[in-house]
Amino acid sequence: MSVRQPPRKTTRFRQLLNSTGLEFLLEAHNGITAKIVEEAGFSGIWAGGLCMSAQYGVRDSNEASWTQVLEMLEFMADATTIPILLDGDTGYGNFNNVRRLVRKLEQRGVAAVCIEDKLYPKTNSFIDGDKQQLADVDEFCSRIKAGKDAQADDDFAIITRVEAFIAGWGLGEALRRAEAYHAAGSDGILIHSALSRPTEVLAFQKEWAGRSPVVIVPTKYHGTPTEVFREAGFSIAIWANHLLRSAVVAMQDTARTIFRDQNLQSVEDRIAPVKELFRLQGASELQEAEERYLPRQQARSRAVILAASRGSALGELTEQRPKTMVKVRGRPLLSHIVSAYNAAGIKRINVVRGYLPEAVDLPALTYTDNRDYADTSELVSLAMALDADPDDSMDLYVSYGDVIFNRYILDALRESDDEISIVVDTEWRESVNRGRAADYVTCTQPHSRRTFYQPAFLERAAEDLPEDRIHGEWMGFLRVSSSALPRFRAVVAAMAADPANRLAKLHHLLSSLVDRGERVRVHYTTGHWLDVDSLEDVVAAGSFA
Ligand code: SPV
Ligand code: MG
Repeated sequence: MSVRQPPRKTTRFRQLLNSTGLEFLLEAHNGITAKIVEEAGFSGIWAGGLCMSAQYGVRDSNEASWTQVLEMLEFMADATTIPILLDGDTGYGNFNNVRRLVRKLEQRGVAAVCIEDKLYPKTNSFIDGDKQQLADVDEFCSRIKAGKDAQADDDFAIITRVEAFIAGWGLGEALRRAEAYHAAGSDGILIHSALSRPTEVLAFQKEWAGRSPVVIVPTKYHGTPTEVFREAGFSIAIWANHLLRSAVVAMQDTARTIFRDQNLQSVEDRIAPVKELFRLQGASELQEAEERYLPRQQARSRAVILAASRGSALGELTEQRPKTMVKVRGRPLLSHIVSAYNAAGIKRINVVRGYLPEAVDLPALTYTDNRDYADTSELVSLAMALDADPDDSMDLYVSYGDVIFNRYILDALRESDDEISIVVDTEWRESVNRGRAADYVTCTQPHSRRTFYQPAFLERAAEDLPEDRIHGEWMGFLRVSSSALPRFRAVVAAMAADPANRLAKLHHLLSSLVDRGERVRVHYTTGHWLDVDSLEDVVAAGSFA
């Protein structure tokens, strides 16, 4: 099946040039103005030397190099779908420079070039036009021929600009030159005039009698009704500098106002909103592309850290601060946890505080305060955090304020295809031997090589499982994908609403999820985390961090 391609920009310019009606090009001088021209409805763009040089802050006298012009043209071509006609001045040199120019323009997606019969470096036609020296006709024809021979695309157009009127010569010289350029292969004539009435261009058009399309630039004879140009049969009228001239007035006014007022109040309503710049830049396309190309969790995850308890087992260390703010290697535990989340691209983090909330004050976090922390437990804290942020568009990670971990743990969860997943440590015996409180789990199968191919799911989580049923220790990490978040939220809210669950822990929630038919995927791992419950753990945390 063949896919029909839209016509090339070169072809579209040629259609404009050869169409029977009068067509219009408007000036643009950078990417955003090119886009504005296209959005206004124009079928083509004039990349004028006057405005391209002015936007660089230099004169229209080849002070900006031709490659600097080329750079800007590339932005303009990328930003638009309509053809660009470059004002190529004199072609920036002789025949050799012109043929290289043509090849480069084709490579950058420029549809056509106009070259004028003057000498490099040129000057703008409206500055002392009659002092300007015209090129030798034969030499200029060599520029045209070399340019035409260089083009790879048959539809690329070379317009030749006759400056005879500008330089003070008459109609005869203009026609003699136009005839020679036409014979050399020029695709159309731009006849220029600095008079305030269109007498010269109309006289030329009459005598030329349609030997090739004729383009005009009515900057000086701006009072002429467009109907006159149409009736005379001109091919294209170029509005050559009007965007930059309008922008200059607007910018001067804004600059003066802000300077005078030293505030933004009087300009804000008169200028484009920032959103409009984003739109012109195509920001939404990038957002869509990010959805398509970036790992989903990285851009769309948030975390809740449960850190309400004091941690009385740490004694004096938690007299002035809760456990999550106890320092390990000079930084609070919480800061280590936040760094691990940040390293995994998770920036939106809510911390549930309880004991001495004002002591938990790290920047760039949001906080939810559980004032009943002394009489409630983890489930209630989690319910409060979920209530405080009803956003279900992001995946949710939950962990504890006293568990430090390696980023690897989050990666294991991130790669999970299941809606609800947990990480379980296979080295649970040490906790049993030391008699420490831990959340043990029974799964559909113990850890083995098989679990790589055949995933394990949670059956039960509790602190008091019989040893022969323990498959691992849950370290408190839970990931709920955005798709499961509304269901998850409902279960948490229902459980938290029951006064019997005031002291429920997260392992109760896990078991309850399983009882309600949710599949909780288990990822087995070994190590990479540390639960700080005792002074001994604080010391161990020093070497872990
Ligand atoms: C330009 O826009 O740079 C032109 C047209 O060449 S004019 O300024 O009228 O010469
Ligand atoms: Mg120019």
